[in-house]
Amino acid sequence: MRWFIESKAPSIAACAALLIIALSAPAVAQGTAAGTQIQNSATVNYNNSAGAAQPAVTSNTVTVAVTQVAGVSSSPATGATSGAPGATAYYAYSITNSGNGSDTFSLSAVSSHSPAWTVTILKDDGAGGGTANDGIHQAGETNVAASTGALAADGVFKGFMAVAIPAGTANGTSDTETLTAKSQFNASTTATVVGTTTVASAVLTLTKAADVQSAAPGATVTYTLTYKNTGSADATQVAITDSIPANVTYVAGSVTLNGTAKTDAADGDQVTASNGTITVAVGTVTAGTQGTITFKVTVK
Ligand SMILES: [Ca+2]
Repeated sequence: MRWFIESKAPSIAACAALLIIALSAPAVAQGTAAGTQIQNSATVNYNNSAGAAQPAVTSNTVTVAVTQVAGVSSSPATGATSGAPGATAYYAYSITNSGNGSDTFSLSAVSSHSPAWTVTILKDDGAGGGTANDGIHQAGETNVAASTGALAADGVFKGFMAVAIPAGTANGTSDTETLTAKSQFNASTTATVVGTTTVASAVLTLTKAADVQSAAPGATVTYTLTYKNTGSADATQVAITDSIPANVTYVAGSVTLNGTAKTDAADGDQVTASNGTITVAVGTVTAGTQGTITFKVTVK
């Protein structure tokens, strides 16, 4: 007797089954969708002792179910920004279910600073008149997210990591915030979003210039003070003082602030000149702006 066994993988029937699988189970990031049934069978052909071919015999069908595998990814995985003390920095991110089945991912965030900065996880849900899932934080989007909610395979959640920079924090202070998305199906499957936040507070510069390099007795010299906020936050209650040098006499009523003449009296026009000292209460200097003060003296 001569007989042989032939694997029917793929037979026409198996091809049809695979086609059905392909049509009914869309491709996901991590292989075949969970729950997909993979079926297979084999066929034996043989001849009897007289050499006549016998009907083929097909085996039973074996079914293998595709199990769920967890997967998650974040984008962008890292980010960096700066902010003024008291401000809030926002990191937009997305969490994608890269597993092959539906899953929910818990969201938590920590700050590296001691004491810790407050980090809140918000939804990009368009609340309060905003636009959902646009990656931009609108003021009304204040809903806190403890998880992504159920995400189908390849499903995406969009949100923000909001970092409250404590008021009074010194310029240049940095903090690293780490958001972790953890699979509820498999707790060892996680993705992170790491933000690096640096404090950028007001930085004022003050420069002084004279309109002449040399002057004879009796000549007039005009001084110009230029103040500038090169930081990224407003400077407030800015006050500038200038003591009149020896050997010169202040020219009464000669102070200007940003081109506007001011009086010497303490009358609320920001400028006071008395006892050889000029005081200018500039007030707020907005980030990135500058101003000028001028006054005149005569050489004794
Ligand atoms: Ca939005």
